[in-house]
Amino acid sequence: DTGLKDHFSLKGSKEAKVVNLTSNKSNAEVSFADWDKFKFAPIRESTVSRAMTKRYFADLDKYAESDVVIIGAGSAGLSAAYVLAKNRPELKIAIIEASVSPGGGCWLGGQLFSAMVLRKPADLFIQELGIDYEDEGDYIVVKHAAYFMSTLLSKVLSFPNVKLFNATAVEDLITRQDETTGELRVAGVVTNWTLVSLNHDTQSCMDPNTINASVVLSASGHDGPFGAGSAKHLHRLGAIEMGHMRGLDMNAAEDSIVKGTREVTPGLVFTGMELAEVDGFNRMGPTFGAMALSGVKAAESVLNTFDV
Ligand code: AHZ
Repeated sequence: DTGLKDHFSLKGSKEAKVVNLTSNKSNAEVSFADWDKFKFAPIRESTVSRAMTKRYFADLDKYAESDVVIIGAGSAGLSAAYVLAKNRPELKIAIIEASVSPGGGCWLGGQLFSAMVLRKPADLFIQELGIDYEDEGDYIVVKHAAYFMSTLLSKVLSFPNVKLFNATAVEDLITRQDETTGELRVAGVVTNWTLVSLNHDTQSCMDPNTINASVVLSASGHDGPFGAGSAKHLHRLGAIEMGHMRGLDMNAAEDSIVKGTREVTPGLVFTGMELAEVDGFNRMGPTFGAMALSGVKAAESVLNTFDV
């Protein structure tokens, strides 16, 4: 015990004891309990740079060949990541998120309201995550959507086989054409820093990076500045017709999204609201059970592509 924990419980001020910590490398003396003598262990700026960059570049190297690439760290993509990473620790799972902040549309319940509604049986997934909720019969309420998202995010990020590349946008898909059948197969994603993606019109060509994957799970949400990107790419390649998301109908929408979760093109599974653009499903607005359970089903669909 370094004594710092005393301050977390606000015991430090009363029980003013100075604890000396000898670090392995520097033999630095670090006092915690007396704020006047407080001092961090020493650092050089280049050490911080290297601590970040060597890990990031090692991750770029490691995940250049991934087992699963998940596009979008919203509620559907992260629910799938949780089930996959927990059950298949040997799989390398890269999550590509265009925004700096992962979580998608799941930091609020709806409009600017905090509470998040999930219809049963999505309560089982909330129990799996260990999140408290109020049981209202056919549905449950988590007191804040951010409580759900932060718990899910922290569990996903704690798995050693998951890497989140945020501030990174999927710009295109890697595709192969089967020489005999002519069938299209998705073999990975084409990425760029999001700030670069947003500036293609203002700068001369800035070529992207790539990640090969055994299977891509697209969870990029409904149409928007970045959303539904994989659906649009498949449409451009002539592989699918776009259904386009329809008006709001909670009952119809949530069942359709979970049922429709599947491998749409070989090597590419869709989950969450992006499916509404693929299949022409209704939107459901502020009820999140379908995102969680579509993610759970998507994890199964991803695993099925490996088993084939
Ligand atoms: O930033 C996006 C978001 O975090 C990210 N994303 C989109 N395009 C991307 C790209 N590369 C990398 N090209 C990209 N990341 O994908 C995430 C999608 O999260 P989301 O919460 O928007 O989608 P979801 O399907 O998980 O949940 C949707 C929940 C609903 S339902 C609904 C309605 O009925 O109106 N609206 C929302 C937001």
